Amino acid sequence: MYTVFKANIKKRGNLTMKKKMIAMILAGGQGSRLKKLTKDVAKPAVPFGGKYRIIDFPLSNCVNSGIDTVGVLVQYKPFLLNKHIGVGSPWDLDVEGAGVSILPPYSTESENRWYKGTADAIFQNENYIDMYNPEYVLILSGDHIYKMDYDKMLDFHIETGAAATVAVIDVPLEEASRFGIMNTNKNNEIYEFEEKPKEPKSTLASMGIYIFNWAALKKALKEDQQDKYSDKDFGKNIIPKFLREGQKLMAYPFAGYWKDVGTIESLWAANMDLLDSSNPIDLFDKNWRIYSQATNKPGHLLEETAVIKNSIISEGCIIKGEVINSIISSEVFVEEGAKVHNSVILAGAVLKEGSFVNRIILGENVVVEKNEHFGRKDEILFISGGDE
Ligand code: ADQ
Ligand code: ADP
Repeated sequence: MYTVFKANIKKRGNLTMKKKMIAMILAGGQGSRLKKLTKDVAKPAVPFGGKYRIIDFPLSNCVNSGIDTVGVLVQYKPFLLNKHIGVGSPWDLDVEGAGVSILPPYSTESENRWYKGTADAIFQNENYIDMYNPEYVLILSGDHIYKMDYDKMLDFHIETGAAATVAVIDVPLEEASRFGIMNTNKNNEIYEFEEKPKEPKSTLASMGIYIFNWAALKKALKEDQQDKYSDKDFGKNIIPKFLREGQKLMAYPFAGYWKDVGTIESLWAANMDLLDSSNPIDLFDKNWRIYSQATNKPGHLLEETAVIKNSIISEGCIIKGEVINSIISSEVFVEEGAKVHNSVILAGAVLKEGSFVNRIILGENVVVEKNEHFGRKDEILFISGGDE
């Protein structure tokens, strides 16, 4: 015989500290326009600038803006991205009660829930966000190169009393149909928004960076789930829904450097911008560091025969040949008589004697054989290994 006592037990409330704003980085896209470069890695894990990966930019922007809680939504080939982010130490995101969390889609007993679109990815991680009970949620892309103070954007969002704020930038008319395009009144309030319009009515483009009042977003995501015709995408569905409902939507004008590196050409061009003496994106700025995973490689060795001009050379390289206007990632070997011009060479590649490359991105560990030439005037080539 025993008796069960039903004591008056109360569960304690949420033990996690309430946050003003947390960030969610969408890092699940396949990046198919980068072709073989994203064959084995998610686009945000693609190498950039010799020692970085693209995701270092939004992650560093977060810490530099005072955001200590970041969810990274992964899905396509996440292994390298997971490994790179680890517990988040380079970004000081390895803290208790905050930090960086990798959020893959999960399967339930009844179904496999792959993220359908960007809005669905956030919807499926509602519990994660609720754990921090934030007032505001910052939604970011994992594949942009830029430096931005999100805290200033939050001030703007709060001052204007918006339900949602979209960061915007002016783009050339011929590129406008790649973006969400909007019209605003003189107070920067958005009254019209079209996702990737065939005939854009303006050149004011969404940067895919949003601040939402979490309560308003949560409600919208839930309602959008009921709509079976929805693509569950921020640009296609959620922003237009806010607009239809007459909620206040503000455009936050951004004037600095910003590149969506979705193609081989734009990835190459953004790398080349690092070599531009006018410093469109200054990586030497001590007040806005871009952090990355540290490596333990020896210093680069520039041998007697080396000729190097206007280039970034990373750790562990051995250079005996000529390197001009190029970005050389770690442990690259440029043999004597080999020439590298206007190119991005990824880690571990080898350029053998007499080889010449110009205006290319050379894949990781690829060997350019003796006297082999690659490069065209009219297009940027991506050269990957011969077995693919
Ligand atoms: P796109 O860049 O075309 O347009 P999208 O393909 O939705 O937007 O990718 C946005 C981000 O989400 C990327 O970082 C991608 O990797 C990630 N992502 C995509 N699908 C995902 C999924 N299912 N799960 C997790 N992550 C996913 C958007 C806006 C435009 C805006 C441009 C600016 O829709 O309005 O102009 O960004 O670049
Ligand atoms: P840019 O300086 O504008 O990049 P190029 O790279 O086309 O111009 O050419 C600059 C120099 O590169 C040439 O003077 C030549 O020495 C060298 N070069 C160009 N093409 C080749 C090639 N196919 N093989 C070896 N060297 C080359």
